[in-house]
Formats: sequence, structure tokens, C-alpha cells
Amino acid sequence: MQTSSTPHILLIKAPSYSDVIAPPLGLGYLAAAIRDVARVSVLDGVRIGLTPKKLVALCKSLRPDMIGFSVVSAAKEPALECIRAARKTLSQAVLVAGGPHPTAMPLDFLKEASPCLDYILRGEAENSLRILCRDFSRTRPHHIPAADLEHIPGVTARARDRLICLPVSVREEINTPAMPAWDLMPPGQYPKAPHGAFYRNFPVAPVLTSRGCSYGCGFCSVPALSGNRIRFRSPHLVAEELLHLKKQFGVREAQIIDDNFTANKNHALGVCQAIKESGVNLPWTCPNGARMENLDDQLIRAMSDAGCYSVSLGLESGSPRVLQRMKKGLTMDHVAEKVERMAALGMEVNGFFILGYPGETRADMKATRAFAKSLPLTRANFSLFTPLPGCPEWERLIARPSTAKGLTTTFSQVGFVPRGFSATSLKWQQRKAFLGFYGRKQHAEKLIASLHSREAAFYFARRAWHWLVAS
Ligand code: B12
Repeated sequence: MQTSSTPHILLIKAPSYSDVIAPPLGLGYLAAAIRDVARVSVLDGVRIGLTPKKLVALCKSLRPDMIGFSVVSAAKEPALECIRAARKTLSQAVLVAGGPHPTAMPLDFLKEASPCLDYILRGEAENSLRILCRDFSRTRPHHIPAADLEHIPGVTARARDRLICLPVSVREEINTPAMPAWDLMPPGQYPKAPHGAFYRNFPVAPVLTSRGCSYGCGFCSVPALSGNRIRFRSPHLVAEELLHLKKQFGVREAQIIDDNFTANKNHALGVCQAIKESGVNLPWTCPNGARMENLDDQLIRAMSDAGCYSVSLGLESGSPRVLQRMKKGLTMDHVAEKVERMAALGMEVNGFFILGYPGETRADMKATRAFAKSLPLTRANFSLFTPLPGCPEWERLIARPSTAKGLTTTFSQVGFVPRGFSATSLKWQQRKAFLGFYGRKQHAEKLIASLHSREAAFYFARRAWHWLVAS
């Protein structure tokens, strides 16, 4: 029950430039987890283009007791500005940060945000944030004694005489809360700029069926953020969430955004069966780079029967040497057959490729371009490798002064330049890949036909500008 002493918690997704603007699931889960002990609001700083000035005005009108900032590395600088602005306006509020960046770099982030930030909660914070909120009614959480702090999973904070930095918190059980607080981030409020940019029906809602990934790809920071043991939601909860989204929020399409939806075939089949049996009848896609190994005829058919019409595959490179370096545990054998089979079974198949991996040469990039063009893909995306805090390649590059110097994680400029390239020549490789793929009449026509509204075309044009024109 909420009383006048129930704290008001404002959860904010830190702003950063993005052409993909979708409900912040992490904050939705946190809000659902603390609702019975706090009054919660969610503010998506990316969607509203939050600035420190806007935040000051909001702080003055809402006067929250605690603010939680969700921070990806690309949003680090704007997040720091917002934290400073919030502290200036609300000297008594408790300021907390979490999400991928503070999780991967807790001590650096705490130091940079010093003395404005009180706590970092690393990893999955449903339990830890709840503990912090409950402490509100007992003691001002600014003054939690060090001994008590050590019971908060994943906490990083300055205690009176020392620094506490606990390991990343990974939850074993992910069926509670049953679903994110969708009423605090209704999908219909979002622009037509969902994950992957393409959709058939709007509003679109992202949904999770599992968390974590047990692979160790050199370019991915997920195992460092949420462990390398994959955990599953009950398929029935997933189906219930889809029904809820459709009935209560008029959602007309879903996206399964697991790190690896097809990692466990039985789970994926279970989800498909539950969705089908629920009668929800909602089209859905997997825009997040699924792995191919388990995508056999049985699973592809089950996905299609349950409403899935599009799958994006993390194919990464057309060079066996680079694939090996990426430690993806994937070879190019059977990729063509698999993609052909998926396309034959009526699935739209998209490929994700990375260019500019450490050690990659022009010949490797040429091989990737040729590989992408050889496959019956509907669309392809060629990203430039950006080493993110927490990913194995970043750890390796940051350890050497010669490579550490040029790393950036803002995504507004080239994040890493491999030997033998300049940022400009690397950008040209990316342009060449996009133009080579979409320069084919059929692919260009398909792409244009997939843009269902002026708003979708606007966001797509911004993305294309970013890839093809911006330096
Ligand atoms: C889906 C997704 C997206 C979607 C997000 C919207 C959506 N929901 O559909 C879209 C496509 C928009 C997206 C965009 C980007 N993404 Co993304 N994305 C993901 C993905 C696959 C899942 C995120 C998710 O929803 N997880 C499930 C929820 C429940 O977990 P969560 O969000 O992490 O939240 C939990 C904790 O982090 C923590 N937490 C989160 N916020 C807060 C706040 C507080 C106060 C506290 C205490 C705790 C806390 O508690 C939450 C609940 O357990 C992750 C991979 C991953 N597994 O994390 C990458 C990931 C987060 N993305 C990443 C990146 C790089 C990006 C982009 C920068 C890419 C780009 N080129 O632009 C942009 C950034 C956009 C932006 N400004 O935020 C990186 C971030 C790494 C880093 N160090 O920053 C990740 C980790 C993938 C990777 N390659 O390693 N992404």
C-alpha cells in the first residue's frame, strides 16, 4: 500500500542520438519490480530528446526522492550532464545509475559522476533497486551503513572510509515481475522507428523470452552484463504478455529481442507453441541477430506458424579467418543452404555483418561484401566494429596504449580503426558494402517497398545518412 511517505522514483533512460527509438524494457522491468514499494515514473530520454535543462524543469515540478539513470556507453556524456544537473537541482534526492555502461565500468563511472552520484547497481537490478527503495522508509538511503550496503547485489558506492564494488548481479529467476510496466511506456507513444527499422504493423512492442548468452563472441558485451548462463521466461508468460499488449495497448506487432532466441531449440519451440495456442494472432520478428545452428525446418515452421515473418541472423563476416578471430563459433559452411531454406519456407531473412574487426584486411572486407551478395537475404546491415566496454576485444584493445588511444563508443564517429586503414577509408568500405548490396535493383525496390509510412521513411533516411554520408 502506498502512503504519503512512499518514495517517488523517477527512472530515466539517458539520452543519446539514436535512429532506433523503442520502449526501454529494462526500466519497464525495474518499475514493475518496485511498484509496491514506490511511486514510479519512467522517462525515456531518447524518445523526448532530454536535455539537462529539461531535466531541471522536470525535477522542479516532480520533485522525485530518487532518480535512476539507465546508461549505455553511447549515452555516457549526456548521462553525466543529466546527473550533475539533477544533483544541482535536488540536493537531497538519491541518485542511482545502472545499465550496460556503469555495469561494465563501475569505478570509472562513479568517479566521473563524483560527487553527484550516490550508487551504481550493476547488472539486473530488479532485486537491488527494490532493496534500496525499501531502505527509504527505514533510513535516508544516503546514509546506508557500509555493512548494509554489502547486502545490496551489484552495488558500487563510496562508503564512509572505503569503496564498495560488488560483482554484477545476475538473476536466476526471471518470471517475476511477470512483465514490464507497459502503462509507463505505452508502445503507441513511440515514433515509427523500432529496432531494425522495418515493420509491417504499428505499434510495435519489444518482448523478452530469455536473458543472457552463453557464447563468448569477441565483439559482444552481453556475458559481462548479464552472465553467460541463459535464463528463460515461461512461454505462457510470454504469450500472456502479447495478449496484454494487444488488448490494452493496441500493439499490432511484436519483436523478440532476446540476445539469442534460438539458442535453445526446446525453449523457442515452447514459446511458438504458447503463442499459437493463445490465439493472440500477432505478427512478430526476431530483429536481434539470432544464431543459425538450431534453425532447422521444424523450428522455422513453428516460428512461422506462430506469426514470425522475419529473422535477422548474425552472420558477421565472409572471411573464415575473421570469423575465427571473432570467436563466434560459426563457420560459413551451410550458411547459404540455411538461408535459402528459410527463404523458401517464406521467412524474410536479414544478415548482420561487421566490418573493421581487429586484424581485418581489405581482402576480408571484399569477401564479406561478396558473401552478403551471394545469399538470398532480404536486407543486410554492415556495421563498423565498435569495441564496447565489457566485450573481450575491448578488454584487449584498452590494455595496450597504442590501440587504447583511438577508441570511442559514441557511435557518432568511427569507434575503432584497424591497422592499414584510416577512419575515412574504413567508412568507404562500409559505403561500398551498402551500395553493393542495395545497388541491385530488386533489393533496392524491396527496401523502398518495406517503408510503410512517411515517418518510417524519415527515420530510415536518417539512418542511411549516418551510414553513407556522415564521416
Ligand atoms: C534490445 C536492445 C536494443 C534496443 C532497445 C530498445 C528495445 N527494448 O527494443 C535498441 C535497438 C533501441 C538498442 C539500441 C542500442 N543499443 Co542495444 N541492446 C539491446 C539488447 C539486445 C537488449 C536490451 C534489453 O532490453 N535487455 C533486457 C532488459 C531487461 O535489460 P537491460 O535493459 O539491460 O536492463 C537491466 C539492467 O541493465 C539494469 N538497468 C538498466 N537500466 C538501469 C537503470 C538503473 C537506475 C538501474 C539501477 C539498473 C538498470 O536493470 C535492468 C533490469 O534487469 C542489449 C543486449 C543486452 N542483453 O543487454 C543491447 C545493448 C544494450 N545495446 C547496445 C548498444 C551498443 C546499442 C546502441 C548504442 C547501438 C547503436 N549503434 O546505436 C543503441 C543505443 C540506443 C540508446 N541510446 O539507448 C550494447 C550496449 C553496450 C554498452 N556498453 O553500452 C548492448 C549491451 C549489446 C552489445 N552489443 O553488447 N538496443
